[in-house]
Amino acid sequence: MILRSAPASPFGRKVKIAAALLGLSVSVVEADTASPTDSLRRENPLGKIPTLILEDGTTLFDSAVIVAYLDAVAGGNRLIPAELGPRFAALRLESLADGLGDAALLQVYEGRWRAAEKREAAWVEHQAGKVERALAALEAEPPAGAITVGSIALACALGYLDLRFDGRWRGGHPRLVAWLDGFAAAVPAFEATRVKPA
Ligand SMILES: N[C@@H](CCC(=O)N[C@@H](CS)C(=O)NCC(=O)O)C(=O)O
Repeated sequence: MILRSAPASPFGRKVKIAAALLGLSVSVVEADTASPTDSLRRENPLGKIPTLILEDGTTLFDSAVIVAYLDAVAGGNRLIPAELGPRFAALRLESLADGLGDAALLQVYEGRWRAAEKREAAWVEHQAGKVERALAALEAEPPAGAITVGSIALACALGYLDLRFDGRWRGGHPRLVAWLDGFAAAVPAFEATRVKPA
């Protein structure tokens, strides 16, 4: 299996950590989402990473679908619990964490894709509000229990805030900081996939 990704992608990191925890081997081929000549746009019409290329050439996206596939290949009930309650708790957490990551990424893209005079402060604030509310909800009730696709997604979203927003989220969220420390201690692949700010 080939994973098209890039080192700083929180969603690509999610897939790498899931594969490591499941003991599955994926070779990573770096993708440039901004390049029209990168084969990524043929592999995934959306031109987004992560995209997984299976042995028969089938491609899978996005990160939630890829992790669901990897979990199934590994026998199921590993990172996505089979039982109804825990399953939807894990999927809900994944959704919240991915949404947090999306809102953070959109703020970064506003700076990367728009000239300074065209940047829309209200749009950036709108996205920042999503990040703040998600962090507040998670601080009030940090995840507990087994490592799931949800906790992996959350660790990667928080890692992205560390990378792109100087870890400022840490100030007001001590319980979440402690939770992330615990995750990092339990999952060596988290540290192994860390990217240092340039
Ligand atoms: N919901 C998607 C989000 C993927 C995503 O936004 N990836 C970013 C990089 S971290 C990307 O490919 N951006 C390029 C683009 O949007 O054109 C997932 O979970 O995989």
